[in-house]
Amino acid sequence: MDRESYHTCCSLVKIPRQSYEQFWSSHFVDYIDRELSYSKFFGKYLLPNHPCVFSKRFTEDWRCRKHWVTEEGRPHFQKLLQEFDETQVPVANCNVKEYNANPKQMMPFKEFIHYWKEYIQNGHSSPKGCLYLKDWHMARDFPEHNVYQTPVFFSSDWLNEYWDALEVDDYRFVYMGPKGSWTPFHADVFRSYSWSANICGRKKWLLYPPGQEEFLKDTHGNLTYDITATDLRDKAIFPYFDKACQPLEIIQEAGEIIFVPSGWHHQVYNLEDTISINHNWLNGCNIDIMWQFLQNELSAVQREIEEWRNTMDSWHQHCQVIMKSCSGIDYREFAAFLKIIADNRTSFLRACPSGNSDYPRHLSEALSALGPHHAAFDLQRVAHILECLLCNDDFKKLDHSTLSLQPDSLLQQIRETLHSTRGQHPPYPE
Ligand SMILES: O=C(O)CCC(=O)C(=O)O
Ligand SMILES: [Fe+2]
Repeated sequence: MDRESYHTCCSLVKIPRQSYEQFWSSHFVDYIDRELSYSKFFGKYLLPNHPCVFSKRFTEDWRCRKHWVTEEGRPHFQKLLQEFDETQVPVANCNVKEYNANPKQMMPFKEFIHYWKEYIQNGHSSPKGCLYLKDWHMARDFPEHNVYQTPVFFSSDWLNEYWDALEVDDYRFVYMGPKGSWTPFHADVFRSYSWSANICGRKKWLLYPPGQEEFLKDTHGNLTYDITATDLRDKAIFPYFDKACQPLEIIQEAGEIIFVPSGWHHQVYNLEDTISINHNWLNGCNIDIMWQFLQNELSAVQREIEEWRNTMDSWHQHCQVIMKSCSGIDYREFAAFLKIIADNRTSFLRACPSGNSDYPRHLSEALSALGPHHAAFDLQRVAHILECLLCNDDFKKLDHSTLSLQPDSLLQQIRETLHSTRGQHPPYPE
C-alpha cells in the first residue's frame, strides 16, 4: 500500500459505507481482466464491501489448474487419486437437511471419487443422494503440495494468521462436487469475506447484500434454507419476502475467482462437476462487521437465557460460554485475536527496515509485500476496535485476568508503536 492510498483508506474507513441500494442502482458486478493494483482493489471492493470477479488469468500459473484437470477441463480423477488416495475427507449429503445445513461424514478420498464416477455414469444421480466434498483443509493436510498461491488481493488475512498462530485450525478449504451439488443459503463464519476460485467446472452464485436477510426469515426468525423454495412466497410463513430485492446472480467459470464481501448471504450451485479453492478471511476493512456480528450473537444468547439473569452470579460468563459454543468465539478470544494481529504488526514495524522478525516466513512475506503503511492501517483498525471493546458494557463485566495483556495496555502499546515508527508511515489523518 502506498502513502497516498494509506491516507485515502484511513479517511474512507471513518465514514459509513455507501448503502447497498446505491450499489444496486449503479453497479453491475465488475469483472477484472487486467492488472489491478492492490490499492485499487482495496479502495474499490474491500473497503466498500462490494463483490467482484477476477478472470482466469489470475489463476493461470496455479499447479492444480493443470494437475487436477483433464485436457477436456474435467476433474482428473486418476491424478487426484494418486495424490490423496486414503486421506479422510469431509463429505456432505446435499439431499439431507439438518439445522439449515447438510450433515457431513468423514470418508476416504478414494471412496468419494468412486462415488463421483458412478454418479456421472448414472446420469448424475445416485441412490446415495448428491454427495459434496466440502470444507476440506487440504492445504493444512498437505502443506508441501503448494498447488495454488493466495493472490495478493486476499493476503491481508487476520483470520488465518490468528488460527495459524494457534496451530489448531484454518479457514482454507477445497470443495469438490458433482453437477447438481449445492450449498444452502448462509453468510460466512464471523461474517468474514470469502474468495473462491474454480479449478475446473462452473458455479452459480445468488448473493444478497447485508440487511436483506431480515426479509428472508420465517415467522420464528429462522433464515430460509433454500432461497429458491416455493414456501418463501407463502406470507403466513415468510411475511417479509416481498420486501427483499432480487439476488445478484453470478456465473463463475473455470479459473475465475469470485470475491464475496462480508455479511453478504449467498447460495451456491455447481453447474458442472466442479473443484474449487475457498478461503474465509477478514482484516482491518471488515473487522468492524465481525465486531457487530459478535455483539448481535451475544444479544441473541442473552435474550435466550434472560429469565436466569437475576438468579445466577455467573450469568455474563455463562452467556460467553454459550456464545463460544454456538459461534466459535467469545469476547475473551476476540481480544486475544486482536492482540496477536497487533503484536505481529508491531514487531514488523519495529523491525523495519532491517526486517528481522521471528514469525513464520509466509507471514513476514505477506507483511513485507503489503508494506509498512498497511501495517500502520491495521494497527489503527485494531486500536479502533479495542476502543469499542473498552466501552462495551458486556466486555467490562467479564473477568479479564486470563488475558495475557489488558486491552487498555495493548491500546497504549499500539499508540506508542504508531508514534515511534511514524517515519515509515505518515500520521493518521484527522
Ligand atoms: O462453493 C460452494 O459450494 C460454497 C462456497 C461458499 O459458500 C463460500 O466460498 O463462501
Ligand atoms: Fe459461503
